[in-house]
Amino acid sequence: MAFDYDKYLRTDKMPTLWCWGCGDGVILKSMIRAIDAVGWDMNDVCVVSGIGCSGRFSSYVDCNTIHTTHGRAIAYATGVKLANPDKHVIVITGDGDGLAIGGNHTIHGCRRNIGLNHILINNFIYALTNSQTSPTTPRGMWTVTAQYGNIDPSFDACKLATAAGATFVARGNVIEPEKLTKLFVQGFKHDGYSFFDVFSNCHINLGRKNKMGEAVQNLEWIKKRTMNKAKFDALTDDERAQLGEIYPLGVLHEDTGKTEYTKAYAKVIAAARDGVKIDFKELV
Ligand SMILES: Cc1ncc(C[n+]2csc(CCOP(=O)(O)OP(=O)(O)O)c2C)c(N)n1
Repeated sequence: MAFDYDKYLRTDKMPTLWCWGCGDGVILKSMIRAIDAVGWDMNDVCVVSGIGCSGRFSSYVDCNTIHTTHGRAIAYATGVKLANPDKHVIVITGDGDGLAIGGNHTIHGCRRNIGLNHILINNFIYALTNSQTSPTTPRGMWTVTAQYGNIDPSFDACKLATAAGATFVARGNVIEPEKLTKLFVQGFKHDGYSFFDVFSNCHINLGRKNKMGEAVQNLEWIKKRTMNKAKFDALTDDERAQLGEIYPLGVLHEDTGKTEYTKAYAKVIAAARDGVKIDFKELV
């Protein structure tokens, strides 16, 4: 039987406002299939999004949703999770939203290891506002703010999340939605900050001026820049240098031994309400 997406969608909001062939739809469906696979009741799920094409997620899923301000989705989601530690919070940001204006919130969400599921839709550009450089725009690409080509080095969001303290860090792409769904399932089950860097296509606002004006060309470019983690790990430094910028796919970091933040916060509540002294040795 075909999967019943309508059960999870606000069908009155369909069709989406996304451009034809946009990767956001693939990620939306993968996320829904993962929610279904882990068996979450939509009444217990809150989807928080920022501003951008990616921000539309909260309009389309039929659960508790908050469409917040640009760069502040993690801050709002932190509040939701602290007040509702038993609920499942999914945060959707773009690469601009989650790494530029909201980069600080991403870092501190990771540092606290709060139980959020952060899906960062990485299309390498500010899409909604028509092609400004983002922190992941590759060097040399044309953007409206880098008309001679982007000189900024781009950065690896998974390395950032891992270094900042996230305890589940994975990278997927929209070319392999089944694998992406599996990553979401694994991360959704993880107790702590789950960070997903999802490479997606924006053939309209990144592609058209960078020789990949069709979705398929943009996807082929993503394919060339990514490699399964096992294969990537087996490469020598020389081989990596020859391949240029290449990003491993899969679960890149997982640590189940660290305290999830709302569990630590519960101790603060017990201290305030009942005078129970916090045993800091219990916090790892
Ligand atoms: C405080 C603030 N600054 C700037 C904007 C304008 N703005 C809206 S979306 C956006 C960037 C979107 O890019 P990204 O976060 O990568 O998401 P995408 O559209 O690619 O999904 C910007 C700069 C805004 N809405 N609010």
